[in-house]
Parts: sequence; C-alpha cells; structure tokens
Amino acid sequence: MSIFYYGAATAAFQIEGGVAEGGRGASIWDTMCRRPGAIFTGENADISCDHFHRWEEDIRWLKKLGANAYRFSISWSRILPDGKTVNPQGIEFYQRLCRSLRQNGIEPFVTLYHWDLPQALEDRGGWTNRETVSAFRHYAETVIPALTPDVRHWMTLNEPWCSAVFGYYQGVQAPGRKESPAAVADVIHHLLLAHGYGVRTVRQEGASDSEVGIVLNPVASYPATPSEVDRAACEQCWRDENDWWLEPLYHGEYPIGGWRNLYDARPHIEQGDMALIAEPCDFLGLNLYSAMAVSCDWGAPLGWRADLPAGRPSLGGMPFVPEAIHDTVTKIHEQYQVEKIYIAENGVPGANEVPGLDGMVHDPGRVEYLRLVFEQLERLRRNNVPLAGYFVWTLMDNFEWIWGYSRPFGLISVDFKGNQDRTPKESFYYYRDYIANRRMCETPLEATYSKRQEPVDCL
Ligand code: GCO
Repeated sequence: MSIFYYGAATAAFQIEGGVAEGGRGASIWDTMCRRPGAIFTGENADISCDHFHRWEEDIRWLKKLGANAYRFSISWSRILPDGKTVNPQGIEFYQRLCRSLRQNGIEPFVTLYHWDLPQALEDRGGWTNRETVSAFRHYAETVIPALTPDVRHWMTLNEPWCSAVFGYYQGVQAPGRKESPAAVADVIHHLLLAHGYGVRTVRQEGASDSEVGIVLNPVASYPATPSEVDRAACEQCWRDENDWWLEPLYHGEYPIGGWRNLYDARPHIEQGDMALIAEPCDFLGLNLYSAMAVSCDWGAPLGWRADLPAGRPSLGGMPFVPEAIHDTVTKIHEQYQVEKIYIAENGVPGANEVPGLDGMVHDPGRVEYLRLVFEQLERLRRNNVPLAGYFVWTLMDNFEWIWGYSRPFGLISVDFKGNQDRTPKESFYYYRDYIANRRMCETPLEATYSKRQEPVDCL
C-alpha cells in the first residue's frame, strides 16, 4: 500500500512576511495591499506570521502535528525579484526549508505559483502578456533544479481560476484589473501554458521519481431541489465552471464555442500550445471547501444561479457540505480517469476564536467540521478512489487575502498584535490524533498512539 500523506497547506504571501528582506522584490499582492480599500481591514502582509524568521518553529509544529507532508508555495519574487535576475538568498531560504522538512520526515509539496506574481512582470502586462509565460519558464528552470535534492512533489499553479477571474476580470484580487473577456481568455491560456512548462521542467530537471500536477478549485455543486430543471442547471453550472480547465488539461482542447462565462471569448492559440497544456501529469490537486446549491434561473446570464446551501451548520459564513469532498473527488476521478488525487486544501474559517481560561483556543466548530470531512476520506478509501493525500487549510492563521486577518482558517492561532506567538487550537490536537490513529493502520511501528480519540477502523 502506498503511503497516504496527511499534511497542512500554506502559501508564501500569506505567511512569510519579511517582504523587504533577503533580497525579495515586490509582488502584485504587496501592491494590492497598498491600494486604498482593496483589503477590507486595511491590513497588509509585511509581517504576517513572520514565517520568514520563524520557519524552524513552524516545522516543529508540523512535527508535533504528526504531519508527514507540508504543502507551501515559493515566492517567485524571492527567487527573481525583478522577474529576471536570480537572487541566491531566496533560493537558499527554500533550500534550508526543504532540507529541514526532509530531515524531519515531512515531505515537501512545493507550489510554484500561489497568486503572487512579481510586480516587475505585472508592470509589463502581467498574465495578459505572453512574455510572462517565458518568465515563468525561467523561474521554473531556476527553482526546480535548485530544490530537487529535497523535493519530489511539485504543484505548478494554485487555483488559476482565481488568478484569472478575480485578478484580471472582476479585479477583486491582485493585480485588481478589469480586463475584457478576450484579454482574460488570454490570461487563462497563459496560465495553463505556464503550467505546461512547469510539468516539462520537472520532467527534464527534476528527479526521476518526482511527481507533478496542478491544483484546481472545482465548483462543487448540487441541485437546489430534485426537480429536473435544477438538476440540468447544476450540470450546466459544473460544465461552465470546470470544463474550461479540465478539458484543455486532460483532452487538449478548450470547450467548443469559447468560455460562456466570458461571453464565448477564446484565447490566441499558437502551434504546440495545446500539447504543452495537456502534458500528462502525475496527479491532480483539488481545493475543496464548501459547495453551491444551483437552481435554474432564466434571468441569469448563464441560465443558472448558485447560492450557499441553506439549512446547513456553518462556521465563519461557510456552510458544511462534507459529502462534496467525496462527490467531487469521485466525479473528477471517473470523468477524467485521474489516477491520483490530492486534496490540496480543505478547511473552514473560524468565528470568535480567542484563547479560553485554560490558554487553549477552543474551536469546536472546526473540530466538528474535520470530523465530518474525515468520514468522507474514509468513504473515498472504502470506494477505492485513488486519493493519495489530504492537506488541511491551514497550518496557522494567516493573511487571508482581501479579508486581511479577519478570516482565520488555522489549526494554530497567531498573536498578530503581539509578537507572532503560536497557540495550537483544539482542532490541532484533533487532527494530530486522527493522523496518529490513521498512520498506525498504515505503518504500525512508526506511529504513536494517543488516547484522546478512539482509533478509526483500519480498512
Ligand atoms: C486557495 C487560497 C487560500 C485561501 C483559502 C481560504 O488556494 O483557495 O489560495 O490561499 O486562504 O482558500 O480562503
């Protein structure tokens, strides 16, 4: 039986801080934080969790958690501050991190691009400019060989849907542009080309046993009612939101007729592009949070409407739809015959999380959420769906993009107003015990058993 990875995920911009240290250049998110009104709380990520200085402590927390994997992203602007010139200090930072993770028995899962384009590249057009694809290729060719001694798992892009739609269409995330549908179609195409170069670079420069894939955020959806029209609307919603990514990646073609979300816009495609995009991957990463209830709505531009499902328990405004984990992973596995899937992110934002009298942060809602999610992981396992790992979002509270520090998703709370001290929450211990019990099923000699929780059934 191959090993199952239990980990936690983070992203460079959200945790590192040290934005002007170690030779780092500015990214589009540094700029976004300075744009009045862009971040609801007016905050920035200049210090954030100060992971840039505290990374060794953070590895100790991962170790205490019992995680055998850690997903994090590289800050492109630390590696190539001006988008062109290599910054050895940036490379050394990640080399130390990866080496130490490996030494601690924690497998690094490295995301190359988690939304933080170097500002210097944005100044030349960002993802609307095809030259950014070459810049990404240069970045991949720099960082992949440099980290290869310690890295076997590469994730090219995180949620390119958000980079394209939020970043260049709706303008609500960095770089905050509202471009035409045609320009956004090019952004998507360029992101997918960058992914293709990431895959090829791993094949050429990575270790022969390394694996590579992309991380998507499919819109998990359910019909709002069992009626025929809502069921059809739900299927249409799935196709409108997800085919645009899955079809080129797995079948080498964009859906016929362009993207309905973008008024049928199509990108500029050059010879060889589609083969590059469809370069075979070893796995697919999925970020799965809540799910939408879809109903037929002829007044809506695409004929359907997606709402948060009603009547569900929820936390921080996010309804619990645990079965979406099982159903989405299964659906994508069956539809595209994906042979290995990682849940690259899953979690829930907290509400009113402050330390209790016992000094611990009690987050019973998140504990309950995790309990329900873990049941779904067991279901997938029983059904032999090839899920190979699960990463909770997120290790510690951090800079939640436009929400600033006001939407904490962490297993560990961080004293942002003081000196960034870390305090584990109840959910940290809950996940720790789950991991310990599960790993005992898989590798009995290594695992440590804690009595806090009944052991789960070993299948
Ligand atoms: C994502 C985001 C994360 C968010 C998380 C919670 O990949 O979805 O990148 O960075 O923090 O989704 O909203």
